[in-house]
Amino acid sequence: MLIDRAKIYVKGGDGGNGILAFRREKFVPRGGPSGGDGGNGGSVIIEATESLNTLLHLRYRPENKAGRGKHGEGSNRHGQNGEDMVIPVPVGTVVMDELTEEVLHDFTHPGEQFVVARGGRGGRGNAQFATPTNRAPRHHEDGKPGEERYLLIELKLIADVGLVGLPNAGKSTLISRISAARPKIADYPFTTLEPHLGVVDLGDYKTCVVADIPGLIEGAHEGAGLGDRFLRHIERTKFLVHVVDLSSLTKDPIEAYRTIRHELAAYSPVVAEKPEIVVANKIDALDDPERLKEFQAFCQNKGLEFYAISAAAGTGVRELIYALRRKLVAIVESEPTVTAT
Ligand SMILES: Nc1nc2c(ncn2[C@@H]2O[C@H](COP(=O)(O)OP(=O)(O)OP(=O)(O)O)[C@@H](O)[C@H]2O)c(=O)[nH]1
Ligand SMILES: [Mg+2]
Repeated sequence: MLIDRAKIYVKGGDGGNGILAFRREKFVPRGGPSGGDGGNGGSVIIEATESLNTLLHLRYRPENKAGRGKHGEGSNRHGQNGEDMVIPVPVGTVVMDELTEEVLHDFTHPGEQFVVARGGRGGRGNAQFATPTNRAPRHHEDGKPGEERYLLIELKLIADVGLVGLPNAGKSTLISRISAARPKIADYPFTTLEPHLGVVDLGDYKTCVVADIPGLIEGAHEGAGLGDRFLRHIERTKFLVHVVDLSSLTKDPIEAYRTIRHELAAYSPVVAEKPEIVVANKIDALDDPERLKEFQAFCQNKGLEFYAISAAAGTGVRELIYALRRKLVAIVESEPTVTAT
């Protein structure tokens, strides 16, 4: 549940072949051997970076092949070496061999590199085999194939965004709309019994990890409902998305908002002081438009960032994703230094 996984195939480039050639020059009756060596294949290298926080990009790129070495040429020309392929992963990623599940490498620092598939060596051309007794060797080698393997890549996810709200607000519906997470959704309170994480594609290879936690109710900090113990899962998030049900199932959305704020404050100032985006949900089932206006005015008065959506129908969800992205970028940029986690 808390682990992002990807399976990828990596292959180093094959080495280029060494070739068979002899010099043929005017006025040189018996030219010597001149077959050049093949270039070496490129390697596939995994590198840790701080600019990624999930493995989503690997799902779009399951096959990773480094460049092959070019074949040698006549006149002793060496074939070009193949290009290495560098695959970025977040710090904290563990790379395993898929077959043996042996841990090959555990990335702990940004910039750290590990070769997962070496390129094959280029073969030697016949020029390399000349000896005093054999001045016209015909022997030449083919390049060696690059290494190939399947890798299992894992990352323990740390949520960037925490979804909070009363039971039934539509938190799980929202996460299932914006990510591949599929928590249970139902119209009774406490459908979600344990936290779920979803990886949200924000576009341009940016992602964020959203945590859907069980709903809170009044008195959660004293153990009411499922209590507030799941809030520890969002203690390290960068900000909160507070989901409020605006349909007639909620008596008073402002009261609903305040209840959650009260429970967050009772749990911990760290959580309560996190930046917040308020999401008014279920606007498709809004039977009294005044409710939305009133609630929106309340949020504006408090200077709260506000979005109205229907998680079920998808209305406004795209704008919300843009907002998540803007907020994340703003928070990351305002951090003086990036702390390793
Ligand atoms: N009409 C309408 N119904 C919605 C919308 N979003 C969620 N629902 C419904 O509201 C109910 C509760 O949704 P969930 O996503 O399970 O709510 P939750 O906040 O995860 O609830 P807990 O896990 O119990 O805390 C379900 O019946 C959903 O189908 C919406 O945008 N419009
Ligand atoms: Mg839920």
